[in-house]
Amino acid sequence: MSEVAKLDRHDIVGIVTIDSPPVNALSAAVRGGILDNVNAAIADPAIKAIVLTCGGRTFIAGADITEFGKPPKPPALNDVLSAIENSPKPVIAAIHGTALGGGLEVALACHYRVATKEAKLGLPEVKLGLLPGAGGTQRLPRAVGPELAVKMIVGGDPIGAAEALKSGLIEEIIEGPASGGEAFARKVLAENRPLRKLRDDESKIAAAKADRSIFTNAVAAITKKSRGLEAPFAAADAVGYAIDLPFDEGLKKEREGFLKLVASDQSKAQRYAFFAEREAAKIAGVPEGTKGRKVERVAIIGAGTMGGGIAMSFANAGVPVTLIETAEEQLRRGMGIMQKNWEATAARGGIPADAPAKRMALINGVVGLENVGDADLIIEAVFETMAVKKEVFGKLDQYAKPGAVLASNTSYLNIDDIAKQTSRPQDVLGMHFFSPANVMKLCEIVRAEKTAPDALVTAVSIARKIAKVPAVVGVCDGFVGNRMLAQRGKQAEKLLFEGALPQQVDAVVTKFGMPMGPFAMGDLAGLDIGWRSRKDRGIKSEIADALCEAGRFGQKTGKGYYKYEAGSRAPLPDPDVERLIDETLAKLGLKRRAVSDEEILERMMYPMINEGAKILAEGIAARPSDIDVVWLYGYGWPIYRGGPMYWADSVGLKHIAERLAFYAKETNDPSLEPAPLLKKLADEGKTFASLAQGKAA
Ligand code: T1G
Repeated sequence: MSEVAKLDRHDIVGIVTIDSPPVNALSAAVRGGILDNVNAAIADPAIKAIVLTCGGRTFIAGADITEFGKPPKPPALNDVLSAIENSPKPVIAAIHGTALGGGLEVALACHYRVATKEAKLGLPEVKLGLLPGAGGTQRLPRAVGPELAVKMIVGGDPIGAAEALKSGLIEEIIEGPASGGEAFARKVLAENRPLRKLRDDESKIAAAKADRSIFTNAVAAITKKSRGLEAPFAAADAVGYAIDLPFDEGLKKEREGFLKLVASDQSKAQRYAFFAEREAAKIAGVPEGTKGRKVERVAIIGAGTMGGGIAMSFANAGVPVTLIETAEEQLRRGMGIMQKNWEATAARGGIPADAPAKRMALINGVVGLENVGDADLIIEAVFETMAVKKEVFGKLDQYAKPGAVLASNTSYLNIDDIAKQTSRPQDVLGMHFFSPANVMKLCEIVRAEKTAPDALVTAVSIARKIAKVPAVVGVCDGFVGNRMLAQRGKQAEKLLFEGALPQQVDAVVTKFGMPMGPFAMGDLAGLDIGWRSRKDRGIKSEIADALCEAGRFGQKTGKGYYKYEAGSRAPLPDPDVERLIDETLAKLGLKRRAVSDEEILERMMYPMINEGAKILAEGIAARPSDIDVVWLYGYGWPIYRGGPMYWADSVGLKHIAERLAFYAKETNDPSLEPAPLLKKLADEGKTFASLAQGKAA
């Protein structure tokens, strides 16, 4: 018997248990283990019913993603599924944890499915740039109907056990998976229930067969958010085969679609991103096995936009929060906004109707820092000036309990300087959330000079607990994301002085796949913020200053680089801005030239990659994939392009270094000279990936 699966005989019920940590992924060994043990159970005359279950924390979480791109090893998953589906004895899938991808496809080949109440069931293959490749697109519509099947397969999000029960995907909600599965198997035998094969049941797709718009409307609704991605559309086509074709033909077409996607650049980038995200949670330089500190209560200092969003993230994960403000009025306003946000989400059906009240109950609003009480983690989200941060941390040093982790949400200030305000620099680090903090996934964990390893582990694990994606970064101006973004902003500004218009630059960046371009982003954030900072530092930027002097601060004033109709956030090109740019250039004696889209794209992306190379060389980021995680989850870098450093490797570092050297000369801008590390890798014909180890290499 294989070491990853076994067959236990409980008189007339055979229990096949898969045990292949960490997530029982369908490696070749697991596929072989299932096949051997199911066949052994079929061959044993004493066994009348078979339960398929898993040890560890979850049912099968899918195909083994590390096997993709390598020569396939037998048995093929579809062969395993056929053996299950054609078994002369009923096979029951007993699910706990997450039955995902190939895991749910195994369960769909079983005659019945039961699950524990916390279980989640899904076909998330599109998130890896794939489509379900083992019958999921043909069996799931037959199990739950085309609308829910499209939502699960094209959207990629799992459903919970309750919804699975309601939709008919599972028969019952059970207690422990094995015992619950066995009890259900005995019921199937006692009631002499049929060997129900989904492939033969067309009852739930009959309506869509008669009126295909049921299916096409469901697809149109869900693919609205799939700009630039190939997999959602291919997955939708595959579900269409279940409506249009006999089962075996549909299965064949599904396989063709899967094989095309698994070889695609988009899927390779998305699989890279999957491992990069997990690699980022492994902190370089921290001794293996370092334990984090316990975090049962968090205190957030500041109930403004960021503090409120951060508090919501913790409450969303069920972590009690002490929310501290300097006065009742600010506290009340902040808590009111949180309540309103949750109620709006509940009204849209995004969270249960009783969730807002439950989550508000987790927030204890108080006035005064002395009320940090027994918080294990304190996150400061106050006004972004060093003076205020130093004052707050000086007081936290007095009031916080020993061992509490003290985090600043600053987006660029020096954490080492902040830590010096305390007697416990080992407990101080940065947790840089991205606005809106209750929505954006990224959390840059800023490692200061004296930050203790276990404090870092605490911050990374609590970030993951609240469904954030942590990336550990070093102390420098702008850490990783904003430091690279600043280089793009600089070039964007220069392009206006050379002849490009905001809408042309932004169009190139959004066509590449970013959610918005630099000028629309400036209008969203508010141009007055940069204006104030430039004035503080005595820096001029003629075009941006002229816009602000004309009161054009962006969306907040209805005009910035663009104009905005009342109630709309859609940026509209404004002839007044073109006139203002022409006048400014005339004053400076500059003439506009035609700037190509290709030049714009290169000057938007390559300076950021150049800064990424400097960030790696300085050790501000430990891995190129950590930089990619920052951009994927903090700035909306298109997942199907893997991240700036991954994309740079696909473009070729030699080409990028040459183009940077060209622009450095052409625009007389030494900051565009290729960074030493970029030049070295380019000269050696290497990639950024060659610097990394682990699965994200
Ligand atoms: N294959 C290989 N390794 C996997 C894996 C997988 N499917 N899923 C997780 N891991 C590793 C992960 O890299 C990490 O490794 C460890 O397990 C813990 O993961 C044929 C083609 C299940 C919800 O997309 O969503 O089936 O870092 O940190 O937060 O149609 O893992 O410890 O070395 O994420 O508790 C479809 C992917 C595959 C599910 C658990 N399935 N996994 O989350 O732990 S394609 C998926 C997840 C497919 C079929 C198609 C999550 C999780 P390490 P973790 P977690």
